[in-house]
Amino acid sequence: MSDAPWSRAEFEQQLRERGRAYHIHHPFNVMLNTGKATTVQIRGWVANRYYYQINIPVKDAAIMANCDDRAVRRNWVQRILDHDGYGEDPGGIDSWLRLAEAVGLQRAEVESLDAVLPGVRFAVDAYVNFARRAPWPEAVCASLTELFAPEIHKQRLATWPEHYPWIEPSGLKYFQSRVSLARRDVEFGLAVTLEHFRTRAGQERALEILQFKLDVLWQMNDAMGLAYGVNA
Ligand code: AHQ
Repeated sequence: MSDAPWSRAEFEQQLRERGRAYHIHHPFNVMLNTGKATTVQIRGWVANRYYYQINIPVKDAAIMANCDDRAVRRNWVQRILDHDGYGEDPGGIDSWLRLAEAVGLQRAEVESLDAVLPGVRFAVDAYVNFARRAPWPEAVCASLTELFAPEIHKQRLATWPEHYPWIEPSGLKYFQSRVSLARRDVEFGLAVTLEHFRTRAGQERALEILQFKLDVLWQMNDAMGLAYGVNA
């Protein structure tokens, strides 16, 4: 195998090709977005994904704590505000709780984390602990699964209203917000990754990190599929 580094364009292509392992292709997600999910499966997904959502700003704060680059921190801090809220904006975690109410769950029930499955908790905790321990450029690289996120949010917006008319439409606001926020976030995260991983070994490491995060998302769906079933 050549040890010459890939060009930036080739490196970006290598990262984007990992999209074939993105959880949009997981049977549990395909079930959700093709209208085959029951109320129990949708409520289980919302209650479990809440644990992922509340840990995103914790993960991003870990990156901030490890990051000695002021320009990167100035950009990255926005992600914490997007989820926790800022001023008048209640933030993405509040939007997720509105999604919970829209699918017929109680906020307090979701906030209790009682429904969070061991496999979901361990996958999310693995992501947060990775961000705490890894060099900050590696944790930035792990966020690049969002290269593939706009499509999954758009897919929900395009299919849920038709398949699940019982879900209060205002609950889908979070997905709408992420279409543009994910694009903005991933543009910066990709630039940092292309800049920091310059040797072939570093670029291969970046692909390994992206695969780890793809596995985090895939494992969450595995756990939910086992617990709630997957209707073909
Ligand atoms: O709502 C999501 C979100 O805020 C983020 C932040 C980002 C990260 O820092 O790892 N990843 C991410 C994701 C969100 N939603 C997921 C979904 O399927 O709704 C996708 C997920 C991702 O692609 O990593």
